[in-house]
Amino acid sequence: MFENLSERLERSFKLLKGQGRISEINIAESLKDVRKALVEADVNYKVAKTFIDTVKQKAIGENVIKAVNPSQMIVKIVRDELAQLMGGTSTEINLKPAPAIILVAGLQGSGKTTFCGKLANTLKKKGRGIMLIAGDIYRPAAVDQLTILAEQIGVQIYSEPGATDAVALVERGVKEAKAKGLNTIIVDTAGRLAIDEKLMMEITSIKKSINPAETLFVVDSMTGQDAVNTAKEFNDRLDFDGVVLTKLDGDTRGGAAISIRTVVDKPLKYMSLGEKMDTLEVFHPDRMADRILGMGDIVSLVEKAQEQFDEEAAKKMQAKLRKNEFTLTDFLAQIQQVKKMGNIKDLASMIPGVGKAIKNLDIDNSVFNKTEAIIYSMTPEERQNPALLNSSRKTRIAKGSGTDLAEINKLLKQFQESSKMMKMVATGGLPKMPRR
Ligand SMILES: Nc1nc2c(ncn2[C@@H]2O[C@H](COP(=O)(O)OP(=O)(O)OP(=O)(O)O)[C@@H](O)[C@H]2O)c(=O)[nH]1
Ligand SMILES: [Mg+2]
Repeated sequence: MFENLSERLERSFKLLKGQGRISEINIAESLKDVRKALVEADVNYKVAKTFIDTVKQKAIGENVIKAVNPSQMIVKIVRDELAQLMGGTSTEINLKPAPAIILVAGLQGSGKTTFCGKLANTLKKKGRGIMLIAGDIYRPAAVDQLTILAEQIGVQIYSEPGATDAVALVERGVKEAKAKGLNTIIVDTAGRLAIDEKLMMEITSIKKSINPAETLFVVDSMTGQDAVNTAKEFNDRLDFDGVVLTKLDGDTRGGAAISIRTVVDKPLKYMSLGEKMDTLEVFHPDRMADRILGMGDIVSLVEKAQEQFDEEAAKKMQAKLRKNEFTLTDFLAQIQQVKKMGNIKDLASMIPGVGKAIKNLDIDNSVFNKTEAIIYSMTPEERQNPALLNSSRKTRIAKGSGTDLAEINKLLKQFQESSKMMKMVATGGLPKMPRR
């Protein structure tokens, strides 16, 4: 899937390798390449342009860039933006209220009937009772095709050979499914063009008469830009709930997958990756972005970036301490760093010998909340120079933070002690901890 695009993107990122720092000039070059790669993969040019602008802005504005190597940073930003472009998070289909009716529509040969079978198969495995309705009354072999699939996966099917009114047929099918107590009804329909007025009237009438929980638009990803255009046309008429991308197992260029969400503003819900019944997957924008970039290891990349960033922050802090510039603002920043690292009880338990000692203690990160509230209630000058805090200022801060004088004094004492201690560490005044 998307081999060309992946390769092209990888090549654009290579340009950045070895560059010490992201600058407007060196990313401009590489992003121009990324944009070319996207357009060649048949991504809508407007989508590609907006995408590149966003990535550029993020890359330049990113304050962690000094800590990571630029190509890693750009890969991460591109990956996150790609996922965002495809919807960010995955969207489940709606199966309520029961019985859930799912109406499937799209162009001829896009993979509707195959998808109906696959969806039935997936939902049957989840324990749902399924009725497939053969709503394609125009192609003689259509009923046979769905009948074979229904037998193969072991679900019921409603069909009327020789029927002439698809709307009435579907209504009867729904009635029958309800009578049988089935909770999931999947309606296959004939392929149609958005310009075919008669057939578009038919599908909108079907939708109106059965009021489906989900109307899904099935689109062949191999058709690239056309896929996006037809999706738009169908959506204007049918107002569908989600998109199913088919034939992603082929050598599709990927443009449809990337642009459809932005252009149509409806979530991609499933992707179909073959002719067999077990090749349907829920569409996950983030996993798709990983696949497109051909990088499975993004998570560790992010962690690494984070680690390096923290290292730099720590170095800065050390320098401040040496110069005796440690303020309440820094104290606050430190608390926030610790909070970011996770639950302090979990963290502390990793220190040998400590775990057992604190096992029964009730500590959680909310112990920091008061401290934070107090510091937030101070003016910037007060945070810089706690000596300013006379009793009237303290009273004001106590009011602002919902605490009292005793708590403020306690915090100031803690701050004094910790800055004294940290200064000693920073200037090498304390013996190094023995290595284990
Ligand atoms: N490789 C691949 N082939 C698929 C996929 N989905 C469907 N096909 C094939 O595409 C062809 C058309 O699929 P159908 O499910 O019949 O498409 P349809 O939209 O129902 O077609 P009409 O009813 O004629 O409009 C068949 O040969 C399918 O086997 C897929 O995800 N991957
Ligand atoms: Mg069909």
